[in-house]
Amino acid sequence: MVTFSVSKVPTTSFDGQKPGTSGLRKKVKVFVQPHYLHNFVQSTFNALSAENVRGATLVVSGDGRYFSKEAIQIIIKMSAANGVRRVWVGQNGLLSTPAVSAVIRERTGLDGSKATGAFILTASHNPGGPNEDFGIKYNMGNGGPAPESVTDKIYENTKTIQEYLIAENLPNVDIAVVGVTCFTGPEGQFDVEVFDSASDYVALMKSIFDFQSIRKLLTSPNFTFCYDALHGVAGAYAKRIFVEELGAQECSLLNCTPKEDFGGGHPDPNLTYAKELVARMGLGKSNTGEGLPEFGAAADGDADRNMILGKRFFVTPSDSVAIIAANAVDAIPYFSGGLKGVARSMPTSAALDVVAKKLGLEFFEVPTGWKFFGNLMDAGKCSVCGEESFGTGSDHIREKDGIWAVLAWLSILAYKNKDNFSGQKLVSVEDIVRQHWAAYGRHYYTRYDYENVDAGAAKELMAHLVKLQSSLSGVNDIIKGVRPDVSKVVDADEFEYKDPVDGSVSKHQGIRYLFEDGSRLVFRLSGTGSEGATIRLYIEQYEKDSSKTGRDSQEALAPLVEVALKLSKMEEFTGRSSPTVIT
Ligand code: G16
Repeated sequence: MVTFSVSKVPTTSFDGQKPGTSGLRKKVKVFVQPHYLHNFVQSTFNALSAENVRGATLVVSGDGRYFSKEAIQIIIKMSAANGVRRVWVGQNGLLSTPAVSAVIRERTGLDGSKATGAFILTASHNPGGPNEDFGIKYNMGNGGPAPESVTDKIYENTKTIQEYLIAENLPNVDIAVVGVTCFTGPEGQFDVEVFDSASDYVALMKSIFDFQSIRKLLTSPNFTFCYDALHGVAGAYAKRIFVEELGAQECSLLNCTPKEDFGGGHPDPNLTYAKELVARMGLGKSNTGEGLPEFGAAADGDADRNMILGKRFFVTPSDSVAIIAANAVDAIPYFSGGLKGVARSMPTSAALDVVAKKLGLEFFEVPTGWKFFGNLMDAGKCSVCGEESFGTGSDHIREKDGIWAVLAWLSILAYKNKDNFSGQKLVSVEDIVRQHWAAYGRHYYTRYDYENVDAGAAKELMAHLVKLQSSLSGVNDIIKGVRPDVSKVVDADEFEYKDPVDGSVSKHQGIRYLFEDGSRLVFRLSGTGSEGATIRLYIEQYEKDSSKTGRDSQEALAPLVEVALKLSKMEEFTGRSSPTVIT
């Protein structure tokens, strides 16, 4: 057994190591600076309680983006030096974010050990490569992202750090080969176990969904399917689940080879960046839909996000979670005993609220950030939750789950078509969404993103919007001047959340303008960018009248968009006459 020793390396702090909405995300050129990653990892170890470090089992893996392999070796050496007992690594360093959560919760090591936490190496939907982004976040023993109480401590530690511990002479571990490598150090044995990235996750999915009925759908001659991993880590799971387990044809998979730079693309599953899938599904084309796939879906870099498409049809993430909640008990065996409750993030449309009300379910509105759902789930208050930012999931783990969402939709399709697999016309994604609108009303919804705006200008715009809230009559005068046909603002605030489980309070979670007819405008600064600022503008309008739920959403929302741009003085502050991305 190779023996290692521990070095204490002096260091000085770096500015700006504050974890954002989901971990620390920066350009690779920032992360590769000497000591930069080390400082953050040591600050994390120092923020955890002793039993979560000394003698503990940690998972270290990620979406495989550029710099991951080097980062994994560094974290292994620092774990050894800090007294961690064993590190688990997905083969080739690959584990999707939901799979990490599943591994923490479900996996038992060869020696009977269980994981206490994880370093996840991902910048999610941000591009990868030497000039792009890298990221790191810590997940806790429940499988979910560290709460603010822990990330605040990590940040405080990064400001005062003076040294870190590392086993410099520990040889690099071959993470391409499954197996256990054992070392000895000053405090005893240290093991690194490399394991198959997909098995635990696949087993969990099989325990939740009825794979046989999904298989019937996927192999039906009338059903065609297309899944785009955008060269992210989802590719490592897609072949195993959709092709090997569920019988989809291999040609259904698009961009399913994980790449360090995501093939030069932007691994964000939306209508702008998932271009190939969007074209394949015929969106924006005026053809009849002949020969197009029935169902399409895409994932982001770390496979926690999803986009659901039908033939020439886009399902908004806000509708998606509402539809999954409305059908879960009938279509998904895991929920057959009923839902405990449902939750959405504040900027997500109120489509889920209407379902909760109709089904008599407990409902929660939390700030943006998956970590806020974790407490509700741990307390048994929430079964299904989702966010407008293409995140959907359930209490099977403590992260959002892109492939789970696709399996949920396939389950709903299989359920709706159960007596009709060989019929001429299957119930389609579009049919399901339109039936839902007919039953619950429709929330027209769109999001405008202004990416990489000057950070100072973005702050000024937000300050202006807060100031404006002090006079609602002033706000309504502006609205009357631009669009007298738009209803009036009856309330305006900055969203604040008191966690019903631990009582913690999160302030400044987005600026809201609430209209008399139920419409909403929400403004937020993204917490996941790595440079400049991204302003997000969320626009929503509820239509109950089923004869009016079939309009084009951009057309339906045009008056509210005009009002939002005027109120915020968007062009004046940012110099941008149009957003970078519209979803
Ligand atoms: C993260 C969080 C999500 C959040 C999203 C968008 O997702 O886990 O809960 O909705 O960021 O955040 P923002 O609007 O601040 O950019 P991911 O997929 O980036 O980990």
